Amino acid sequence: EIEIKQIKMIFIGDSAVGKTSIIQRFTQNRFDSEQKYKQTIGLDFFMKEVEITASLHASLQCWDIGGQTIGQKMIKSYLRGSHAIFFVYDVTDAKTFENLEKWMEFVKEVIKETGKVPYLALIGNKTDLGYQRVISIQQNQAFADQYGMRFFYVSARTGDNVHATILKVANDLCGVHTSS
Ligand code: G3D
Ligand code: MG
Repeated sequence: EIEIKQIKMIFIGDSAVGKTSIIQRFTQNRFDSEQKYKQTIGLDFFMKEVEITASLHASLQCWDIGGQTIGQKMIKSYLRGSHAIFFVYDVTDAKTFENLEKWMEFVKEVIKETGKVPYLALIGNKTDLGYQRVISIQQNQAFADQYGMRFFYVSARTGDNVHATILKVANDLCGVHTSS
């Protein structure tokens, strides 16, 4: 008998930081570089089942929100039921990092309302453009420490660390501790 745990994960952050690309890389192992950038409209979600242990699988629901196209009320209702919240920024764009404070305000309000603290993770995306990096590891670390978040660096383009990051979070949520 395999138990399947349902886990809801939501990816937030500014437009064009790579939320959709990370989710596509994780759920379909692809990166659409040819496809012209299209802003996600409203909300999409993608599912992927992963093996946590031989007898425990996790069905990961990855929710992808579209930047400005969705109202604050809606964002908060999606945040409310999430087990994990990924704060995504683009390591080459300082504004996307600074704006995480704004995203955090929504999350704080939701935590205050529900009294539940979801798993919070910080993701610096586009590490393949490392030579254009503008946010230092120290700044990244300070933000994560301030809010008790784990942090990860990924590249949706190359796929670097995308699976490992999401699996790490799923394992943590299932109480299964792996090294790293
Ligand atoms: P969003 O869902 O957060 O709005 P998208 O972001 O996933 O739509 O990505 C926005 C743009 O960033 C896209 O480029 C996409 O190809 C690019 N991108 C996403 N992840 C990476 C990455 O890891 N590395 C690099 N170099 N680019 C990435 P376009 O050119 O279509 O606007
Ligand atoms: Mg998108």
